[in-house]
Amino acid sequence: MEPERLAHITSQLVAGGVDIIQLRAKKLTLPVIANLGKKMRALIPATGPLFILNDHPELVPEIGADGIHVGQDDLSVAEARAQAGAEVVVGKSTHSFEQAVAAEREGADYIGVGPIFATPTKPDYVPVGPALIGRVRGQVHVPQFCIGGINELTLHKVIAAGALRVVIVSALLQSRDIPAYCQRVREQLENPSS
Ligand code: TZP
Ligand code: MG
Repeated sequence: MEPERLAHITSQLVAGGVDIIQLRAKKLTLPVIANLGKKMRALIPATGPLFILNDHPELVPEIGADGIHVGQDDLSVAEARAQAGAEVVVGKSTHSFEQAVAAEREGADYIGVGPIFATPTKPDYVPVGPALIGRVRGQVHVPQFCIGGINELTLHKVIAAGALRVVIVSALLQSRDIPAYCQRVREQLENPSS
């Protein structure tokens, strides 16, 4: 994504009232990520949403991100926290009930749970299915963010399965009106029966 589009989308997400924005740039070099991260930091108010960097905890102090997100094959939560700074939020991706329980025990401040549905954004992962959401919610106390194939049309299925929070990537990026999309999703999450 070009830096201008990244800036535009960041501002649209802030306008939409999301709780968290994550910078996830799998194919870019560290200096480029640091540069994009600083641009995003300038657009995301210190009062929120939280700004989380995916991978690269060593860049967190330079960017001024609020947190760091690690995957199952990345650094441990403790190592990420040590590199990113004691005050930062640390999130961890989980793909099973056992991984969700383990991530909380390891000290994660929040977890991702997914991919719930098949998604081209993460084609190499087998979907876990919505039933995992309720199981995790019953045992894990830190906030859980359901991710993978979630959009306005599939949202009701994860809400019915117990989801309180969702991550949406492609549907939001492709939306014509990102703030309105965010607000409709929030409305559904806050009024699950309507
Ligand atoms: N981790 C699990 S699924 C996923 C990640 C990063 C991608 C989610 O993207 P989308 O486009 O909202 O399905
Ligand atoms: Mg990772």
